[in-house]
Amino acid sequence: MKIQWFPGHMTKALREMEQNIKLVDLVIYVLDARAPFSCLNPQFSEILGNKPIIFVLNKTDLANDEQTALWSRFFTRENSLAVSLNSTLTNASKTVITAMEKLLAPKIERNKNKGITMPLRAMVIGVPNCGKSTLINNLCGKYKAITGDRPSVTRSTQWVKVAGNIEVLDTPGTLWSSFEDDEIAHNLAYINSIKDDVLDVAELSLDFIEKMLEINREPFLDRYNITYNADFRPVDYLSAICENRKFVIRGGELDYERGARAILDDFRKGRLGKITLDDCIPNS
Ligand SMILES: Nc1nc2c(ncn2[C@@H]2O[C@H](COP(=O)(O)OP(=O)(O)OP(=O)(O)O)[C@@H](O)[C@H]2O)c(=O)[nH]1
Ligand SMILES: [Mg+2]
Repeated sequence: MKIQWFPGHMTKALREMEQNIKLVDLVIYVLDARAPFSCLNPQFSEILGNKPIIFVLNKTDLANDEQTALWSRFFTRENSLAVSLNSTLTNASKTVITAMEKLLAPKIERNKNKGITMPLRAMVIGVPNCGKSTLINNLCGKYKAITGDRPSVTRSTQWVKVAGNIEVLDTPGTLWSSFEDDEIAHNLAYINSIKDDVLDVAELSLDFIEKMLEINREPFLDRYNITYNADFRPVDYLSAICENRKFVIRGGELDYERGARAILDDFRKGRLGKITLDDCIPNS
């Protein structure tokens, strides 16, 4: 299935990022810990130049812990630090402030020596629904940015004052104009970064089932009380799940659409386990 979703407000958001990048000291790049590699927007590299970056591996409560540790190492480089967190937990983002102070230590020191108090500014970026606004609210301990469990909740940029003299810019989630890699597009769809309305959810679920059989077979089969069958195709599993759950439409036909939504919803809510879709190879 070919996936594409790049509405006009994303083009506008990218333009606003370009305009605002010179105003910020660093970038807080939020990645969904379940698919950190898939969340990397190829259109960002040009915009970001060589600004220091804090990579926030967010939603760690839903991701595989060992993989999160590997990805965290992967994203810690010269000029960038990685922080892993669950933004829905009070005070979880304190580590982001620490990372910010570490990356900007020379500037903070310079300002201190000159006796000036300048705000530290950061721009928060990432794909839709990865938790940018939730992180900002966590940073300031108040509900200042609108959040929601669907992609493209934030529609325009907004400056928010957070702890001490730190200001952050919330930005709308952005994707890119075309996906060269189907697997990346699929992962983004599974984690709900691409709105379901533009997807064939039943077809998407078949690819998802295939992926689960590959990387998370037992918990997946257990969840739906089905057994592995080497002769089964993904659609046979979807049928079995619909039968078990009694998802039928009038006339007794199986309701594949409902089954597909239930499976994706289970994954998105963590009911299939703590799963990372992008496999980080150690030392890569
Ligand atoms: N389980 C879990 N859910 C989270 C976490 N962070 C955010 N969420 C949830 O993810 C959903 C999306 O959060 P938002 O903060 O609106 O995401 P966003 O990146 O601002 O999304 P857009 O503005 O649409 O680009 C909300 O339902 C949040 O409660 C986390 O660490 N763990
Ligand atoms: Mg938002």
